[in-house]
Amino acid sequence: MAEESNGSVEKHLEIPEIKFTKLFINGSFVDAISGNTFDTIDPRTGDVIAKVAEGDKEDIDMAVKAARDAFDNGKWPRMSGAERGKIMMKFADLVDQNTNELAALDAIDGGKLLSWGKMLDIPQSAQLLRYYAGAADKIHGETLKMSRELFGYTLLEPVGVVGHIIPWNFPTTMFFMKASPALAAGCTMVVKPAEQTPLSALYCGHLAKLAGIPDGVLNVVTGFGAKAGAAMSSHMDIDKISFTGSTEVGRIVMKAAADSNLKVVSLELGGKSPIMIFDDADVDTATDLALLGILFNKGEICVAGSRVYVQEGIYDEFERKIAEKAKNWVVGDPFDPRSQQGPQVDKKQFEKILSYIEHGKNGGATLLTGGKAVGEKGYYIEPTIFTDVTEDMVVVKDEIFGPVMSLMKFKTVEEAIERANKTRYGLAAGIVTKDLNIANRVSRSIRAGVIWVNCYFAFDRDCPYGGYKMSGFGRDMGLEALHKYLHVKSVVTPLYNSPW
Ligand code: TXE
Repeated sequence: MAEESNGSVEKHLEIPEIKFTKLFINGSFVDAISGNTFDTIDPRTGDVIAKVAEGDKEDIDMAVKAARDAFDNGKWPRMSGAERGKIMMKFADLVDQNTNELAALDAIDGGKLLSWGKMLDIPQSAQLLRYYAGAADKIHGETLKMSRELFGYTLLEPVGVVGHIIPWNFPTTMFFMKASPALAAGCTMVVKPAEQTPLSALYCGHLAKLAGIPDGVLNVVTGFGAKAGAAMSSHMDIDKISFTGSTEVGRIVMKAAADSNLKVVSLELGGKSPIMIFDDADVDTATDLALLGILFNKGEICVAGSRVYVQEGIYDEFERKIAEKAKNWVVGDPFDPRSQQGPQVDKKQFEKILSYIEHGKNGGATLLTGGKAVGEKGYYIEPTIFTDVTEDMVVVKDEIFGPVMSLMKFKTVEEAIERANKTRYGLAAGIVTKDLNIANRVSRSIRAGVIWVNCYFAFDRDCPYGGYKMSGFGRDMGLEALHKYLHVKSVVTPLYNSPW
């Protein structure tokens, strides 16, 4: 069983005060029109943290109206890029100054490690804001080389009112991954955080106001997917939906967009990413990389390296070493700095992962490590590694979104490529080798949006990522993401005043 960090958590507690629980619409915190609220739950215990306003269709209508008004009549889309960038820089400074509060909100609401939140999620959020703030005054089209005596150029214009539907695994980072490029582009927006983790998004609404983002430009409506989320994807006055979540809901969002106003859609969906480790790899480094590849953020990350393929020459040593390391992995309270893995986000996710583990066991897979819940309280699960698995098994096919790895052996480069590609998903892949020829060949042969060679989770604000196949389409991060929020307009005029 994985080690538990059963030291005195109390002395490390940085439990946040919950200041914002109402909808943030047009620059004010307001109750839901229905007056309804829902409980947001602490995954460490299953206890209620706070009651949060439950937005529904009418609240989405109100938020969209505020965003539409800010787009059509407000100054944000017409403000110079430099000016927008200046406000976004201030927003970034405020995010930095509120690192502890935001990291603590994501820890209590989503079970994320406080230490990682402070080190990664929140600083990365501020960096995303700064990156796109720097791009805001560099958005320009092209002069066209027309085939006749015409002068033509393109303008890049904001798409309009954007709906961001975001998941619970990176609540703050995902908020800024979506909002920052849209703000830089000059769009106005409604953000709907996941019902499991509404708290940091509301806090970000408060920071937006402090930074000077004009009222109505950035609205936050908390609520459930089937109500508030559905009202967004079928809204007639939202111009674009940027969605991150499950493949099943991605399909529903796309259908709703098609059945309403044909709004532009981008989808970042599930994954089942392979990490391929070749015979020439350093086994210690490779085991560390593969373990973090599945256990980072308790496996609740769309690019988790959940299928690990190891070449036969080093397989036995790899299996022995990774099992040893997994057993020493510290599962515990996300506020305890010694913890390496917190609780799964909620009961539903916890039960889903355990049922996949049962399925694996019953289907003939061998448990190398883990396989059980940790402790009596909360939603903690042991780091779990299955061996004796094949690509036709459910545990290898489905996205489990938890600390569950499938470990497999392969013989040749061709076999690794073929088996790695045997998935309906295509989000990421890892390659571990010193051989440049193998690295180059495999990088080009895997159908996935990001390939990490001798590293994993090497995210960078300048590096676009997103899916192939059923992992969706459209890219977050990098300048690519900026273009998701821009329309291209062509302007053409005769060169020599000739009538046309
Ligand atoms: O996702 P949902 P869930 C995967 C992962 C996980 C599974 C289920 O495998 O186990 O999805 O998680 C909103 N119309 N990922 O159920 O439901 C919802 O409120 C419009 C991968 O939490 O897709 C939330 O804001 N919106 C993933 C968001 O969609 C709807 C991250 C995501 O929730 C809606 C999360 C509807 N009908 C889960 N129904 C990744 N790619 O990183 C729900 N929503």
